[in-house]
Amino acid sequence: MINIRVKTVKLYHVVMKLKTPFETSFGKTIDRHCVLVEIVDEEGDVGWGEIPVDDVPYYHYETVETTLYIAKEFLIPKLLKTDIIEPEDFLNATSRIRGYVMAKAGFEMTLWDLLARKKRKPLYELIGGTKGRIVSGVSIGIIGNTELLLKSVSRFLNEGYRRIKIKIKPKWDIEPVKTIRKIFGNIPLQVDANAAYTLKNINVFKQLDRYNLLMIEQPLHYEDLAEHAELQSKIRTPICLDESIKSIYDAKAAIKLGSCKIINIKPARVGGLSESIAIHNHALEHNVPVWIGGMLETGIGRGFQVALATLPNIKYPNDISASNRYYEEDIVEPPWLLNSDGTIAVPKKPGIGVEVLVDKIEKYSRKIIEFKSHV
Ligand code: OSB
Ligand code: MG
Repeated sequence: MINIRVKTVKLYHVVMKLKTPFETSFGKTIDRHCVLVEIVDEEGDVGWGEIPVDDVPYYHYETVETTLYIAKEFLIPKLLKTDIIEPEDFLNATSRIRGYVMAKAGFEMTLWDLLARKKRKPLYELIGGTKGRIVSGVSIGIIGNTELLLKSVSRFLNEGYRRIKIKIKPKWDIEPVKTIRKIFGNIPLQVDANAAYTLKNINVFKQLDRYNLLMIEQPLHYEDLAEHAELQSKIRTPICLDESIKSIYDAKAAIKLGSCKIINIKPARVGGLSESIAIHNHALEHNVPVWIGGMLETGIGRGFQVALATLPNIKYPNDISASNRYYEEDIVEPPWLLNSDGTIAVPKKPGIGVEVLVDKIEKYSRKIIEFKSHV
């Protein structure tokens, strides 16, 4: 049996410039922040993970600074003291710490990568995935200029992306959808409101209901389930929840209440791979399809998204685009590439299956903190 004894932990506060600014109803990202995690165990094996926190709490309450704090004070001391056989052992050891799901998820996923590398197995195989490639969609931010939006849609369709998602907000919703339908016909299209509306906006959704969208993502408040159930009962287009699903408990409640017909699973948002798999399995039992969402991850976070997207109940294209959709250069080798059929190949190498380029990570790091076990 493999037993992980953690020797050193390094946290990298990384800032990478996006090729093009990404605007949503909650804000605009140009410099994309995150915290990368590197764990080395006593046998010298290495695991990597990514905590996709921003410098501002606009999509999610955790930030770079809260992550560094909770990691240093609570998570890493436990990690250095716990013998780990399964990544869930880390979650159990830190279960008294409430919240900080993204920070915890980052360490849990790093342990998954480390474990898979120690077993010399690809991560997707370890979590029961079955696919050799995964289907990619692309998420387009609010552009505000119809001509530029159409150019962007056209470019991504030509590259092979299998579904277009556009971000919407009040006054940038019906028009862009109507125009895309007019120019590109019945392409797979969906919208994401990032919680920008209330039930008073029911008319917007009644109108969107006419455009045969695959789904409307997170139309209402980021904590809400009840009002989404009410909205879902009044429109035909499936609601997909993102922000409102923070754990398996939210997923169970949402399905029971009828708050959504589809779930966007982001491993960081729900607390890691184990929780993602639990949500995936619960949804499957209730005939609720899911897909894997993203948060502009680097090549490291993308590896975990890809592994999850090989699970059987992934029924829609994922927000897992190629490295070059986000960044001039990625911090892994090879970078994530899109095949002309809009898929990404699932790597067969151990762990997340790509080589991590530490020199590139150091180049993009604003701060590097190292923690060592004293035993
Ligand atoms: O709501 O899905 C979202 C990016 C950052 C934060 C929230 C979201 C997004 C995206 C981009 O839509 C998805 C991607 O990584 O390509
Ligand atoms: Mg979303």
